[in-house]
Amino acid sequence: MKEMVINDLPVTVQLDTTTGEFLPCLEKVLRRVSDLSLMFSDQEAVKQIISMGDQLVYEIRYYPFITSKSDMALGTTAIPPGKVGDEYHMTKGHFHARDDQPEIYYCVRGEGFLQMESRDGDYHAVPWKAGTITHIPPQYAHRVINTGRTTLVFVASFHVAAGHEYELIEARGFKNIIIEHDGKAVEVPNPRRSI
Ligand code: PAN
Ligand code: ZN
Repeated sequence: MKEMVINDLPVTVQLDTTTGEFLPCLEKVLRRVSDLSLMFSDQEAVKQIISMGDQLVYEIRYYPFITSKSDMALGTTAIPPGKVGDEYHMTKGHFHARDDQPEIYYCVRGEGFLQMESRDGDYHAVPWKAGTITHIPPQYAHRVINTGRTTLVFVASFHVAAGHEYELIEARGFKNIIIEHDGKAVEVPNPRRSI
């Protein structure tokens, strides 16, 4: 995240639940297929999509509320519908670097799944729709998958100091992957984990 300015006064933003945009916003990040190239199972599809213009997978907007005594942050993520091979658009997924840092995710639009997995393999895939709120405990990696026909939008609340650690997910993914099969979302074992 960018340089952070200390502000001890209250801050209020206005969210557009259709797009995930809120104002004022301090930072926007776009993630394309090339940014997630190691996360998708179908590496041929990844190469082809990158060569054809590298489609957008999601947009993140952040507001770190930095006071002289706290570092709560707001993030919204908007995942448009789409697939890479048979696998649906999804976030990269990460652990928090600090081992005492949870997070709250609140789905405000769309449908899909929130995958969570601890370092020793305790795995949960929670069906998600507008109105679903999940508390992600410390040391559970988290990833959201959009299996619907509209953009999926969710709101996240976390501490900036939590830190994002992507390496283990990049190396092994989650226990299962969620793919489209006969027009439906199905969970199947992650081929990378059965080696
Ligand atoms: C969220 C995520 C955001 C994007 O703000 O960072 O949804 O997902 P990736 O970071 O996995 O690309 C969050 O979980 N913050 O801790
Ligand atoms: Zn997180």
